[in-house]
Amino acid sequence: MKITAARLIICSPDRNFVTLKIETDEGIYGLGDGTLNGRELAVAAYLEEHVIPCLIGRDPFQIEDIWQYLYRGAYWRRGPVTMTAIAAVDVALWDIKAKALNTPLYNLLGGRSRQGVLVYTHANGNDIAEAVESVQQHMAEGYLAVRAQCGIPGVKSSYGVPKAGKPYEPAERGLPSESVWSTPPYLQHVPKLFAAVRNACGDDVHLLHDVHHRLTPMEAARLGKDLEPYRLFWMEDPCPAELQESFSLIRQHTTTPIATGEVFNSIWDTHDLIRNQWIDYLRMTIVHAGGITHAKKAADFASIYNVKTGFHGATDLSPVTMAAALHFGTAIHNFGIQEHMPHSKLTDEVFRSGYRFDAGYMMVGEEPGLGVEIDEKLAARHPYKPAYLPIARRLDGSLTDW
Ligand code: CS2
Ligand code: MG
Repeated sequence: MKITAARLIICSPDRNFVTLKIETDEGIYGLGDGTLNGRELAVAAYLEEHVIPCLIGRDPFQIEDIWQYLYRGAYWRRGPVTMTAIAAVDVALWDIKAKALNTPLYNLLGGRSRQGVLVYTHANGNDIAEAVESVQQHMAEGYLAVRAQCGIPGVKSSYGVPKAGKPYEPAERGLPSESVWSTPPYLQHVPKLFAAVRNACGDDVHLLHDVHHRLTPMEAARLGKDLEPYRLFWMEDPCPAELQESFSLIRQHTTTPIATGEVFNSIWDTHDLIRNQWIDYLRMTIVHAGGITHAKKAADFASIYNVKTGFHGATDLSPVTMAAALHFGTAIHNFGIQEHMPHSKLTDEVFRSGYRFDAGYMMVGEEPGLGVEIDEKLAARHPYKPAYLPIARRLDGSLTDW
C-alpha cells in the first residue's frame, strides 16, 4: 500500500478544527486531528509545507518509521506545533492500518481491557449555587465524574466560567481578550465550592477541579490540603510544570491526587513527574503529543510508576482525537479517566463518530479504524475564523497564567 495524497480540511463548526486526510492507492484513507487551539494555522502550514510532501509514496503501515522520520528528520525537536503535526499524521496512519486489517483501532493497541471508558465532564457556574446545580444536572445525565469550576468573587471572567449562559468555549473570535486574576480570593473560595458540592451531591460522585496552572507550588500545596476533606478525584494543573520538581513541593503537603500535562507534547516534559511519582494522572493527549505512537510510550512508562492516564478532552480536541483517546483508553491497562466535553451539535454533524455515552462511560464503535467520518461538504460551509485563548493579568497588571 502507498500514500498517494494527503490534504487538510480546515473548518469551524462552532470552533476551529484542522483535520488531515491521508489517502492511499488501495482506496483506504485515514483521518488525523491537527488542531492546536489558537495556533491552528501554524500546524496547518507545518503540515502543508514541511510534512505532506515527504509522505507521498511511503508505506502507511510503517507507522514507527514515519514517526521517527518526522521527529528526528526535522532536526528541530518537540514543541506543540511540531508534535501536533506529527500527531495528525500518526493517528491517520493508525486509522488506515486498522481499516486495512478490518478491525477497530483498539485491537492494534492490545485489544479490549474494559467494556467502557470512564469519563468526566465540566460543570461550571458564575457562583457556587450555579456550579452546584450544574454538577447535579450532569449527575442526572448519568456522569459518575464531574469537574467543578465557579466564578471567584472580585475576579472578572476567570478560566472555566461560561459567559452569558453559553456552553463554555474558551477560544474567542478575534485577538486575545484580557481578564483579571487574583489568587487570594480563589484560594478562599474553591474549598467553599467543594464543601457545597459535597453537601448537595454526596460522597459517591468523583469530583475534579482544574487550577489551570495559576498557582505557585506552595499555594497549590495549601489548596490541596484545604480540599482534602472533599476527597477530590484530582486537582489539575496546580502550577506551571516547566520546572517539574515544583510538584515535589506540592506532594510533600497534600494527599489530594494531582493531574497535569495537557500542555505537554512529549514524554520528556513529564518523565521526572512520572518517575518520582509526583503526579497521579498524566493528561498529555494524543493530538498534542505526537499521536498514538508517542502517547502509548508515555502511558507505558507511566504504568511502571503507578501513574494512570487522564487525557485532555476539551472541545478544542476534535472528535477524531476523542475517538482515538477512547480506543486508547479501551485498550491500555493503566487507564484512569477520560475528559469528555461534548462537542456542539454542528461539530457532531461535520464529524460523524461511532462512540457513544452510556451511564458515565464512553464506548467506541466496532467499525474498522477510528470510526470517524468527516462531511467535507458541510465542513466547507463553516470556514476557519481566527480565534484566540484569553490572557490574564494580575491586579497590578502583570501578566499571569490564564
Ligand atoms: C482545560 C481546557 O479542559 C481542560 O482541562 O484546561 O479547556 C483548556 O483550557 C483548553 O483546552 C485550552 O484550549
Ligand atoms: Mg485543564
